[in-house]
Amino acid sequence: MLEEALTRIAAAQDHRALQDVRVAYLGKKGHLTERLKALGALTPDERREAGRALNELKRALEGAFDERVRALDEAVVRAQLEGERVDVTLPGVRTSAGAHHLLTQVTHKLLDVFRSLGYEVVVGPELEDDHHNFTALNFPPEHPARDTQDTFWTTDGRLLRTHTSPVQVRYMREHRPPFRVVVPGKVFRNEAVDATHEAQFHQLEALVVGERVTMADLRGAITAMATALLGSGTRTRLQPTFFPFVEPGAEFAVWWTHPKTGREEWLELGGCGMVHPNVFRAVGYEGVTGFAFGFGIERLAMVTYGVADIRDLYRGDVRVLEQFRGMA
Ligand code: FA5
Repeated sequence: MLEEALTRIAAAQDHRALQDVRVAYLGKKGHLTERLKALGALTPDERREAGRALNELKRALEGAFDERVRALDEAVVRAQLEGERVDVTLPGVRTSAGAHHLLTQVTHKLLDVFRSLGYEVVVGPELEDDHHNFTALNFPPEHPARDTQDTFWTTDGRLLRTHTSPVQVRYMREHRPPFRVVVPGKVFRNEAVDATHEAQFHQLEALVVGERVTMADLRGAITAMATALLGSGTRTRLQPTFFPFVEPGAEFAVWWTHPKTGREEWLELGGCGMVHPNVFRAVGYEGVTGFAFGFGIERLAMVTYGVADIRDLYRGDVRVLEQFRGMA
């Protein structure tokens, strides 16, 4: 009986099958139980002998059942582990990671350069008033200089700032010199859009005020910036020009090779000059000098990364933008 029972126990593939075998041998009407019951019919001597043998058999069977239960449990766990195993050698599913827009990268790089030169970064509002955008910057009412910056007016008589220079006024009213600040920000002009003009673009403004700030400091700051951004040997040029809020005033340009035409030419980046006494007067400063410059971040990005058309920066075409991933 033992042989046969052990074979059946070993053959049971799950707990249910094993339980059936258990009932068949150890249940109320099981083979072994029947035999134990039959002991009563034997003589005392025979009973002792047979009883011992049957008890041994019972222990052996119970041991075999316990072992089979353990083996089945183990098999269940193993099957589960097998099923849940991760094949780390399978190729993964690549999710496409975003990246900073070229203009954001260039702005971050610019701010890093200026921070390393000791400038503080400040910002101001995009919705401005005539006073900060023009009047306090020495644009007299009706002065033709206002026409150089075609303005988006709001119905309540305010305007979208046409440059970052109004932040000069706001900052000086709140702080005392000496200081060095840069102002990155979005500006707006009501103009015909073409390859080098957008109606919305970005500028970076710098303002340095102290007791003996000179035009040489201005030149030095522009050269330091151009060198940090475009490499040593980058050619820059200052040409006299007029802005109401500086005197003398100049525009500065870099020498570049147009990526499409291959022509080498000067690309005007921005304006600069010594802060006009009327501006200092408007903010209540006396006995100080200062310089300011401001330029288009798009123009700089175009020069640095060979973007021929400013509109490419705003189309949102990822095939274009992806080319500038991690560039600046
Ligand atoms: C100004 O906006 C002055 N606030 C700059 C300044 C600051 C002068 C401090 C002196 C002292 P302007 O209008 O030239 O100047 O514009 C400056 C630069 O912004 C331009 O040289 C150009 O790089 C950029 N820019 C102007 N218009 C556009 C446009 N429509 N699209 C893209 N960039 C533009």
